[in-house]
Amino acid sequence: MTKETKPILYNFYRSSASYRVRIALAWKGIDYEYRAIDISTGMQKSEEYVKLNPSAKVPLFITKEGNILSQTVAILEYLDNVYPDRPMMPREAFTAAQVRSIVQVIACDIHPLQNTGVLEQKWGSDMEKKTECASYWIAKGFTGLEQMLAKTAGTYCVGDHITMADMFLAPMVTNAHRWKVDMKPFPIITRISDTLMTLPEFSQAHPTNQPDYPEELKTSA
Ligand SMILES: N[C@@H](CCC(=O)N[C@@H](CS)C(=O)NCC(=O)O)C(=O)O
Repeated sequence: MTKETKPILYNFYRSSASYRVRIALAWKGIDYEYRAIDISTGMQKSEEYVKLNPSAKVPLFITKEGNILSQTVAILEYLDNVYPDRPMMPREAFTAAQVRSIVQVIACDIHPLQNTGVLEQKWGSDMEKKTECASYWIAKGFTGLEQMLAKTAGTYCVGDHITMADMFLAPMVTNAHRWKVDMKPFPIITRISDTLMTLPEFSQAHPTNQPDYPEELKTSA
């Protein structure tokens, strides 16, 4: 008999890929153990962590049965299959493909170009250069995404139901703010993201609400 425990999420408060999974877990109402991996100090490259995730990236999800899963798309699809209430993918084939298109624009075309490892390898600790580079690639990606959303969006990215696409969009917009992207050319992205942030599943999963969010960044009221 398999021993069942709480699922575990290895993640980092500021990681937008981690944020996607936190939203999905909240959306499904799944309780989990939060384990912080500080990628700003290189914890993701530690021998102990790389044994779990050879890609040396966060997030990493351990199912309640103890099985290890990396990659946010795979984790979210797994959660949607195993916890079918509040589905994150539309049933209709074309609408589902539209959701996947948006997910892939964010996960494959935009996110990797502004990733910690990429920026550090090119710019070291030069924050000005890192900001210039990350904001350039996010804005470039958002230019195409805005046009896609003009065709697919209702209240949310695809129609009027929350889908996986929204769980990828909100964290990407959080990163856009971090890297000081001018959001004026992206009214649809901004509108959807503002709406998403009014939902508890999205706001509670935000970096500022995580246990490893640094004390010194918390502003006094
Ligand atoms: N395709 C991966 C991306 C994971 C990823 O790039 N995570 C970033 C944080 S958002 C990371 O761990 N970066 C560490 C590094 O680049 O060294 C996924 O969807 O899980």
